[in-house]
Order: sequence, then structure tokens, then C-alpha cells
Amino acid sequence: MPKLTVAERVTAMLRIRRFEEQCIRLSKEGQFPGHYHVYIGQEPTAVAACAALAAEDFVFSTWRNHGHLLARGAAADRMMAEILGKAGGYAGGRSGTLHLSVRELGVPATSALVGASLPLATGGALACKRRGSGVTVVFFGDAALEEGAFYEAMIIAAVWKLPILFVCENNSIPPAQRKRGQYTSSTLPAARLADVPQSLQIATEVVDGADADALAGCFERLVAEVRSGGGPRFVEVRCTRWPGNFPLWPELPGGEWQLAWAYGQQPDHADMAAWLQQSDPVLLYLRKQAAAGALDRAQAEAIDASVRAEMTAAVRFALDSPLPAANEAYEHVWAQGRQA
Ligand SMILES: Cc1ncc(C[n+]2csc(CCOP(=O)(O)OP(=O)(O)O)c2C)c(N)n1
Ligand SMILES: [Mg+2]
Repeated sequence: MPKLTVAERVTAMLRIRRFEEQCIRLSKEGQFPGHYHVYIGQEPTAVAACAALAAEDFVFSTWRNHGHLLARGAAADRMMAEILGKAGGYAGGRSGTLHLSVRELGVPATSALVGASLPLATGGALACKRRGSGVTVVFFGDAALEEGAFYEAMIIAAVWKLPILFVCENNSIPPAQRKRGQYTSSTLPAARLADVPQSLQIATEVVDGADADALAGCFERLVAEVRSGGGPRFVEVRCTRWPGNFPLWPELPGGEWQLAWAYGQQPDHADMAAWLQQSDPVLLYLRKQAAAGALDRAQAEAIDASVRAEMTAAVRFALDSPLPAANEAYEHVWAQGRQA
């Protein structure tokens, strides 16, 4: 698969971050009802994984799906319209944020139920194996290891040697332990998450979720191994939780994210300052690329400006899109030809 350039990787990560800042703003304005989850702080994982995929591959995800879909190439305007429950959304406003999916991009399902995507993804991998091409990537959180569906999926995948990559985004990691690997999900008795798939003979890797380059290398390698018939792989991505994710409803603790924070300016908010310094994968990547002479501040500003313009237009599209018509309430609900 083509590797992303530095500018493409920054663009892909900023698309997710700026998109979700708009989600937080729109939710606070009451533009859409109900709960939602954001992916801020985990951007390079989705970007690295999706960059390693081909058009024929499948992606499955959870309630924290915005980043996965944007990285897979979904249009921000149709995604935003879907989140707002509008007719212009990918599912005509029926799925909202929690079940957002885009079939034509090979993302047949996302689910708000912990662990629920795992057996579906295993079915996707079986389909790939039967047709003789393609792989499946499934993203899930660390709490999925506390669900029976996780074990069913892993066992079937291991026994049938299915072409599937299990991507556990473990965002329960305190910053200091992200690299040392001593900390797991709060209620799983296994000392390390990786011990669980390994006990089922599934080759496992642990990667730093704040290191975009390490993630890129890891996903290229693992997807290639799965694609060449090596059977399932499991990767634990060790992320730290973004401070805006601590309240029940997402917040922007230091206000909108500032590109200037990558170039020496300090935020006023103490929690944000600590997280930005140690764990923000976008800032860490920008600083690294600036130091290497690969992307300077002016280039990053130009990317950010174009991403912001894209998101402003996406919000406009979503707000202007009509609500679904009442007489179409049963469309997008049943599979074609199966209408009751
Ligand atoms: C089967 C089920 N049980 C409980 C919930 C309520 N719930 C929503 S998110 C969540 C925690 C998920 O944690 P994790 O898998 O680590 O994902 P994260 O949100 O941290 O990314 C729970 C328990 C649910 N959605 N589904
Ligand atoms: Mg978690």
C-alpha cells in the first residue's frame, strides 16, 4: 500500500481533530441529541491502520468511530449530516454517531455495544477468506476484553486462520506507563492485555499510541502479514486518555486546539499542558517533523487552514441538510427485498 507523506499524515490527523471539535461545539449548541464519543488523542492509530488497507478490505468499529471513518476516506460533510440525523447523512440520518457506517468504503458496521463489532468483523474476515482476497481490521476498546463476544471472535479467528487484524485501542494508560507496559484495563485480571490473545496462539504486538511513525510501521507490517495468509494478528495500541474525555460529555478543556502549542506556546489549562507535552500524538508528530526539517510551521498552518475550511463547509452542509421525510421513515431500516 502507498505510504503517506508527512503532509498527508498531518492532514489526516487534523481532519479528525478539527471534525470532532465541531462535534463538541454542535452538541453544546443542541444541534444533535444524545450521547457521542470523540477520538481526539488517538488519531494516528486510525490513520496508520487505514493507510495500510486496500479498497476491498473491511473495517469495523465502535461508538468511537469518527476517526476510523475519516481515515478510511469518508466525506466530512456526509458524516456530520449523519451525526445530526439529517437526510444528507450516509444512512439518511438513521444511524447517528453511534452506528455510523459507510458500506461503499468497506465499513459495513460500527456498534455502540461493547465488543459487538468483533463477531461481525470475524464474519467479514471469513468472507475475505472465502473470496480469496482482502483483510479485515476491527477497532475496539480495552473494555471489549471483558465481553464474551471477544473470546468467541478470537477463537474462531485463530482456529480458522482468518485474515483479521484485531486493534485494541487501550486508552486506560497513564502517561508514564504508556511505554513500560505495566498497566491494563481496570477490571481485567490479566496482567497484560497482550497475554490474552497470545494464549490463543495469536501473534501480538504492543505499540505506543502517541508515536505516529511507530504506528505506521507496525500497521504496514501486521496488515501485510495478515494479507499474506499468516492468520490473525492482535495489536494493543497504548493510548492515554485525552483530558476532554474525562467528563461524561466531551469538553474542550483548553478551548480549541492550537497549532501554536506545537511551536512553543503554552496553553493556560494545566491538564491540557501536561497532556500536550507528554501524550498528544499530533503535537509530538509536528514537533518531530519540524526538528527533522520535514514540515515547518508555515506548511503545518497551511494544512490546518485547509482542514478548518473543509470542516466549516461540512458543518454548513449538515446544518442546511433537511431532516428525513416522515414518509421515508422505513427506508434504510430493512435490507432490500426484506421489507416487512
Ligand atoms: C455491552 C455493553 N455494556 C456496557 C456499555 C456501556 N459502555 C459504553 S462505553 C463503555 C466503556 C468502554 O470502554 P472501552 O472499550 O475501553 O472503550 P473507550 O470508550 O475507552 O474507548 C461502556 C461500559 C455498552 N455500551 N455495551
Ligand atoms: Mg478504553
